[in-house]
Amino acid sequence: MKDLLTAPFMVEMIRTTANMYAHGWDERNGGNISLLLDEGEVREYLDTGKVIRNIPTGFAAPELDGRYFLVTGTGKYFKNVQYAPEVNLGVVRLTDGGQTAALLWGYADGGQFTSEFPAHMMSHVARLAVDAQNRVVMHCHPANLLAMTYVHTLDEREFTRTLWQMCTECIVVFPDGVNVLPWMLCGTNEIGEATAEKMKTARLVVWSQHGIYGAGKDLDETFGLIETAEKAAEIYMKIAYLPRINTITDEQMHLLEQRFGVKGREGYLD
Ligand code: 2HA
Ligand code: ZN
Repeated sequence: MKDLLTAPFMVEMIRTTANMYAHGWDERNGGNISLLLDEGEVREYLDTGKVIRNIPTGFAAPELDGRYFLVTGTGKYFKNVQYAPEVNLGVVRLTDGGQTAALLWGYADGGQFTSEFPAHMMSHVARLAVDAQNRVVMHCHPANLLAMTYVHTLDEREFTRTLWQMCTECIVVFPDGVNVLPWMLCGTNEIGEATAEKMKTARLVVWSQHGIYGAGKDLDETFGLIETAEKAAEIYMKIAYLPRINTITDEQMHLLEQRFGVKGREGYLD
């Protein structure tokens, strides 16, 4: 059996949490990540028959029965993951139609997965239905996207168009746009279900006055998705109170669509 701490997915998870902390997106215990693992890759590092303990999830997700995830722990600080991965992360297998998480490694201080586990697992189900390559769900609290939800309409078309207009690459990176939830109580199955519903049509879902969810095929891509949206929000927060003299027009957006072979969300461009 190989050392789990040398697994590429583990190394990448540790680097990603450290990088997200360095970006200021994950103060204190803010943020959480879940990464879907292949059974084959888990078996190189762990005896999958050896369950440390079973943890009830409080929801059902039959689509994910038998699937393995590397997940950040509840109450844990992203800044600390690199120093104590076995305390701050866990590897679980969902069983019982998703109602139980069998812990195979981690949460070594008796902890468990993130309080946002319902939103993560339900979002995996929603994204996998659209894209079989999806592996990552990532949540964090980037300041400018959060700030934007205080001063910009939460209308999804308007919110998306504003972000697209802030940097030329935005429509190329997230042509599917950004979906937006109003303020809701976090850590509940309700916000999990609402997030998953929004994940059916976009890989980015803003939680107003809280943060953002991103989904993608790997950690790098998902990080880059949030990074690009946050950059656009940063530009917006710099210029929102100034008279706007120039912008990226819808005509120019159509040129970007052609040049990069993407299609902006239906009905979002004139
Ligand atoms: O894990 O970010 O939304 C802390 C949070 C809850
Ligand atoms: Zn949060």
